[in-house]
Formats: sequence, structure tokens, C-alpha cells
Amino acid sequence: MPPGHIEIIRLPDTSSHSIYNVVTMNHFAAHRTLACLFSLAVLGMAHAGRAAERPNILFLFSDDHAVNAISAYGGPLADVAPTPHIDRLAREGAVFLNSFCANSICGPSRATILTGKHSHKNGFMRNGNTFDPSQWTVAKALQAGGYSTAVIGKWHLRTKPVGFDHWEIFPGQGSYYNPAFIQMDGKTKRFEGYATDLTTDKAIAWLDARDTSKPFFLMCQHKAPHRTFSPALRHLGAFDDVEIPVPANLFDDYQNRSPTLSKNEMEIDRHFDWAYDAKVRKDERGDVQLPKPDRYGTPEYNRMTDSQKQVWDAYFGPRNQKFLKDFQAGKLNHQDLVRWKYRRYMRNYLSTVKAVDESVGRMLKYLDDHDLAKNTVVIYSSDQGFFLGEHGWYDKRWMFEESFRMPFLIRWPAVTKPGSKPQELIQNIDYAPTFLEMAGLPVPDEVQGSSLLPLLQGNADTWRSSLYYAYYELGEHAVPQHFGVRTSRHKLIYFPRTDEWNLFDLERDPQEMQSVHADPAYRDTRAKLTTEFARLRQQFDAPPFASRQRK
Ligand code: SGN
Ligand code: CA
Repeated sequence: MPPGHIEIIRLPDTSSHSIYNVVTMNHFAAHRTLACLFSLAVLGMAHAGRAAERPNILFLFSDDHAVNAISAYGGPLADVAPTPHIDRLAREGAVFLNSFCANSICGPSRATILTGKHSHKNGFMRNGNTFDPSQWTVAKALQAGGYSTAVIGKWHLRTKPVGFDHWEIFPGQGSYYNPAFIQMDGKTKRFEGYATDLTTDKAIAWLDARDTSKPFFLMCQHKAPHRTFSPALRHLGAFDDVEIPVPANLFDDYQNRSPTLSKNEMEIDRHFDWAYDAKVRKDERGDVQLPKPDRYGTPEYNRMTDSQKQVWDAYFGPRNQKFLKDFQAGKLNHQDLVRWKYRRYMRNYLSTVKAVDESVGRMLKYLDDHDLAKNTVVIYSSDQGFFLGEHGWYDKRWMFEESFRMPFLIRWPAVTKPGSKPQELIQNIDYAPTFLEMAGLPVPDEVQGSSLLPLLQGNADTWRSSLYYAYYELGEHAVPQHFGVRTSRHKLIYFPRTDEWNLFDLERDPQEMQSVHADPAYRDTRAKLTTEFARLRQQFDAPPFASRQRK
């Protein structure tokens, strides 16, 4: 095959997949020893019957799924979020209401999950960094500890996965339509279909083919609902008749906080691209001139087969023509135009969520049908949050609530009380130690997070009262480096490059519209948070603030 040529192949029948795993004596021996140790540990955990079996861990993960777009979180979009299967995890398990990331961007979040460490310790501080595969990871530990391990879908860490018996990952960000997957032999193959469905098919194929003598750890990691918010063709129009609430701060003026905010490049108004994001292609516009921005093309549309394009055009074509006619007739003022783009954005975003939720449904059904539900811990999470029009934004990065929050729902039958809603502050540094403790494996000292098991069992005597945050990039979307601390009520954010501080009282100002950093009424709170910020930086061994911003 010539270089660069991609062969499109259809996914084989899942039942015909080969066995990927080789059981080594070492793994087997380690498994036996650890299973013994673990059975002693779990006896005290009110497990009955098959208590000695270590649980499987099914990690269902998506990209940029905001908690506001999950019904179980009860946010402003709870009535329209298409998440019945994710909500099932909340009903049958726990939904962590105060779950956060350490650095609100893709690669860093994934590196933190694998290592249980903040970005400055695992070395992956910005997208575009290269993950050091020689370092300790939870996947390596679970694999060495007797688990069958696999990762399917978005990886985004540049170096190939280590610690996994099987992997099949998107190159970089991956694509929605007819996506390519990198195979373990290094070759890239393109598959016909929709990324979310294909990722699920491949995860199920691996489950079918896995070594059933071991417990499994499977990371099923979707591209959706990441930009460019491209739905499965069967879901086009799914939200046409739904009234999507508009956030109160869609037209934020960025006053009363750092001047840095107004320099952002992630506004639905000023930066949402007409063809790329809003799906109004140039060749559809006739002589209608749309205002800026209009910089990008339509790479996802270009990937489709002719018959797929027909379905797309049948949906978007007439709607775009109506919009262009109204625009040309001057029927939309500036704010109407922003609201039109917001609705277009949200309909597409929620449609991509619908396919992710269907995937969760398929995975849960697989567990039910194969008698695996009881002894499988199922987690649903996403690499960070996302702005759904709040502050006028799409994208993430800021330490503001919508992008700082990370979904975390978990079902572990016989351990976690159904319908529980833990309030404690948790972070993605906690996932690795949690998985290790579930597997009865020791947590290395270098791990910075804490196991969530006491919270899952409902018997945490003490828990952290603050979280540390660090964001290092300054590139796409123009969000500069910033650092901060959050407690249950307050948040302090520091921008070192411009030496700007913000303090938010989240109880009085949940939308973070006004910094009270200079307000004398908050002098004591400010002093306490400033001290706590320094304490956390010391605890996590954070490097000094760089005087110059790196890209
Ligand atoms: C891409 C997107 C950005 C997004 C980053 C990071 N642009 O660069 O909008 O902020 O990814 O996202 S796109 O034109 O490629 O869609 S992340 O989830 O990978 O961190
Ligand atoms: Ca992401």
C-alpha cells in the first residue's frame, strides 16, 4: 500500500475477533497471590458470595462532556440532556456532585488519570506534550497485578499506550465520520461508520475476546462531544423540537474580573466559525455575506461518503437556506445571531451526547447479558468540562466551574449505595489510587491523589477541604496560564503573567460574574485562601510560577 493510503474496512462481526491476550506465568502467579490478599481485604467490605473476586473496572470516558449536559447532575439543561443510560449509573450507584479536573485540557487530564499526579509531576502539562511512557501508570500496575487491560478510542498522548494488553486508538484528536484507528502493529486503518459507534463495537469485541481467567480494566474513550460537534447521522434533528434554555450570562461583558478574560478567543459571538462550527458551508451561501469568523473548512463533511453527505445535506440544507434568507432579509439583530449560533451549537452538541449515552447503554447491556454487572465497577467520566454558552463561550481551559467540573458517576453493586450523591471535593488525581485499591494493589508514594473507596463505602471520616488547579497553555482560544484553589464555597484564581487575582464566592455568585478579591468584607477569606493556595503548592511540590508565558 502506498504511504498515506488508507484502506477503509468494515468492522468484522464482533464474535469473530481473535484473542489478543497472552497470559504469562508472571501475571498468573501475581494474580493468585494478590487475589488471596484481596479476599482478606474485601471480607470486611460486606461482599457476599463471590467476594473473593476482584472487580472488573469499566472506565467509560468521553471528551468535553460538561456536567450540565448530564441529566443526573440536575443542572439547567437537566430536562433536555439525552442521558438516560448515564443517569442509570446515578440511580444504581453514585453521582459525585463536586468532581473536578486538575488541568482543564485533554492530554493533561488523561495523563493525570493514568498517573494519579498533577501535570507538573507527570510531565504532560499542555496538549502537544509527549507522554513519557517509562513512568509509572495505573494501567501498568493493573496489568502487572493480574488484570487484562485495554484502551480503545481517544488517547491523545502522542506516545503509544503502555500497560495495555490491547489498544486501538485514534490518531491525535480522531475524526467523527469514517475514522481511522491506529492498530497495535503501528498501521492506521480507516473504518466506515461513526466514531462513537465504532469505539463501542471495538470495546465490545475486546470484551468478547478477552482472557476470562482475569478481571479486566477497559478504558472505552470517545471522541464525542468534542468540537466540531458532529452528530451521528441518525441523530440529525433530534433536538429540533426541543427548547434549549439559554444561559443567563450568554452575553457576559467580562467586567469585574481579570481584564485577561476579555482577550479570550472562544466566544460563540466572535469566534464560532460559520462553516466549521455552525455547519453553514461556503458553497451553500450564494451571495450572502456572513460576518466573521469564517476561517476554516469542513473537514468532517469532507470525510463522508456520498450517501452520508446526502443524509447530512437533506437535514442541514433546507435549514441553512431558511437561515440565510432570514439573515439576508435583516431579520436577525446581533444578539439574535448569537442565539441562533448557540442553538445550532447546542443541538449538535447534545446530539453527539445522545450517541455517547447510547454507547453507555450498550456497554451496560453487555454486562447485564453476560452476568458481569455485579462484579464490574462502571465509571462514567469525561476529560474536563465544557462551556455550553456560559460566559458566551464554547471550549474549556478556564478554572471557572463549567470547565473545571468533570463528570464522575460510578456504580459498584454491593459497595456503593444506589442513588448516593457524595458532596466531597474529588479530582482526577484520585482515579488511579481508587482503581488500585479496588484491585487490592498497593498505592505508590509518588501518587498524589487519594482513593475514593471510603467515600464509595460511605464511611469517610476525613477528606480534603480544598483542590489545587493549574493550567499552562497559551495557544488556541487565548486562555493564559492560571492557577488556583477551590474550597466548597470559595475559589481563588491567579494569573501570574499579568499578576491578576480573582476571588469568587460561589454561594453568592455561582456564575462567577464578580471577583470579590478587593472587597474588604472578604479580607479574612482572601487571606485564608491565599495561605491554602501556598500550602497546596508546597504539598504537591509545584514549580515556581514562570515569569514568561510559554506557548
Ligand atoms: C482542538 C480544537 C480546540 C480545542 C482543542 C483542545 N480545535 O485543537 O477547539 O480547544 O482541540 O481540545 S479543532 O479545530 O481541532 O476542533 S482537547 O479536548 O483535545 O483538549
Ligand atoms: Ca477534552
